[in-house]
Amino acid sequence: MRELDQSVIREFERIVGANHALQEPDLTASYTTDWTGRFEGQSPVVLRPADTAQVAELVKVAAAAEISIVPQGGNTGLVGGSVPLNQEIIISTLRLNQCEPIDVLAQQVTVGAGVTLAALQSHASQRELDMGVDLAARDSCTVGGMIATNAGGINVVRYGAMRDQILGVEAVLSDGSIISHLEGLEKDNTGYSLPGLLAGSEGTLGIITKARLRLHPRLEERCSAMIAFNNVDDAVAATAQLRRTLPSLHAVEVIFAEAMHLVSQHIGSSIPVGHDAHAWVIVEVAASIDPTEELAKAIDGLGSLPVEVAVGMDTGTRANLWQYREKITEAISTQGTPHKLDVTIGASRLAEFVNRVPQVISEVDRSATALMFGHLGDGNVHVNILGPAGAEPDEGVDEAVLLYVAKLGGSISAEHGIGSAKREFLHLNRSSSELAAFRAIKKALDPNGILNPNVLLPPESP
Ligand code: FAD
Ligand code: 2HG
Ligand code: ZN
Repeated sequence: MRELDQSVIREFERIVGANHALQEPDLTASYTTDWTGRFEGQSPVVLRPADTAQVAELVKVAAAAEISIVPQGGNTGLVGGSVPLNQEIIISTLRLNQCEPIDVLAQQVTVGAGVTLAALQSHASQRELDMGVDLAARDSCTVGGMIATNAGGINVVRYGAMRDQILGVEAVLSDGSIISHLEGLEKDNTGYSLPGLLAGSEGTLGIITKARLRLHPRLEERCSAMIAFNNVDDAVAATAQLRRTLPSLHAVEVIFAEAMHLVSQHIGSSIPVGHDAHAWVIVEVAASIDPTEELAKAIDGLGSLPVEVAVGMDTGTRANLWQYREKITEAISTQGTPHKLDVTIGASRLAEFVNRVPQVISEVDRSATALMFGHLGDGNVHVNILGPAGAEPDEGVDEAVLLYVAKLGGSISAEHGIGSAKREFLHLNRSSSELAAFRAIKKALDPNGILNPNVLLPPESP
């Protein structure tokens, strides 16, 4: 373990208090291993500042001592970007958890970066408003982490991803200076968009401490359906039609066969419809007046594409259908440590991709299993690959799948980010000129490379 100079530790303790400068391995363990258990690091100290001023002071001390920092929120990231794989110190935002009063007139709110998504949703609901991004890690993931990864989730078809929800940010840069622009003006063309730049920056450009977020009217009237299909092409065709015909469309998710069988076993409940189907689409509509009729008509319009349909009209039956989608990540974790690939494919190549991927994987590792599911409305497929008896698959499977994605003109990271897991593949999607522009931005904002130095950008060749 890297030893830090005791005088630096004392400086950190002076800023945050000794109780919030964790050094004992049993206290730091939950901060140094990622959610999947695949990425495990070590850190000489985990710092838990109480406010932006403390974050700024900590960064100044770290910068003077040339110590690298991993910013961390809820540690639910899935690409090995939130843990200290190279003995960095951790600055945890979990105490930056204040929600300011909702600005009802503007439909906006300013919150601390450490506020969890569930806490934000509950805060917004008190004024009949809602957050535009929702995802299954809601009880732990934080606003700062969601901005830093530009998180997507289940409602991108309606509201866009996290970048679309941000009107302003406050952040600490690598020299300890603070940038803050939280007025929340809908129109504000005064130069570069720093919130836009920090969204998806994965802790490499600044530590986000607060955000001004757009909220949406809370749509209480909801209806969900699970639709089973005989093949992937039918599921893709139906999804395109539902997007065209359903103005109240709120989510269109997909579960492919292996993932469906596993999650059904995990929940201990049989597949609700189409036991022998190959793809299940979960559709949710939400509006201020009951959208059930609209959904029924749209499903009728799909003609003979569906094999079978189950509808959930009240909270209980809707939750029952949704658990088959929301519990997949947890179900996979009970089987072992997967390699998680999170890709987007254009609609016209999507079915071809899903049908061919198992073959692409088995050409590299015959004993590996692929489990697929995702956000079909966005063309976003999550490919989870497990080796035999829960072991990790052959390293080469990642490259084989991502090369195939690039060949089909897709993205190697739809919503989870690049982290440390995919940085060696970034060149598959980004040209050398784009990578040079990325490096120039990094150099300008973090000239000494102390902010999450081992994620996103590939190492420079010597
Ligand atoms: P962390 O994991 O702590 O950090 C993630 C990255 O952001 C790291 O690079 C870290 O350095 C950086 N970071 C964190 N906080 C800050 C900050 N304040 N300033 C600067 N950088 C920071 N993602 C999706 O997009 N869609 C999904 O549907 C989805 N579902 C999930 C379901 C489960 C069960 C799990 C475990 C994860 C899921 N994720 C999903 C992945 C994950 O990206 C999101 O949960 C979330 O965006 C991460 O937030 P976090 O606070 O946990 O960030
Ligand atoms: C989801 O959509 C998350 O459920 C997690 O993005 C995906 O576990 C995964 O691969
Ligand atoms: Zn997802």
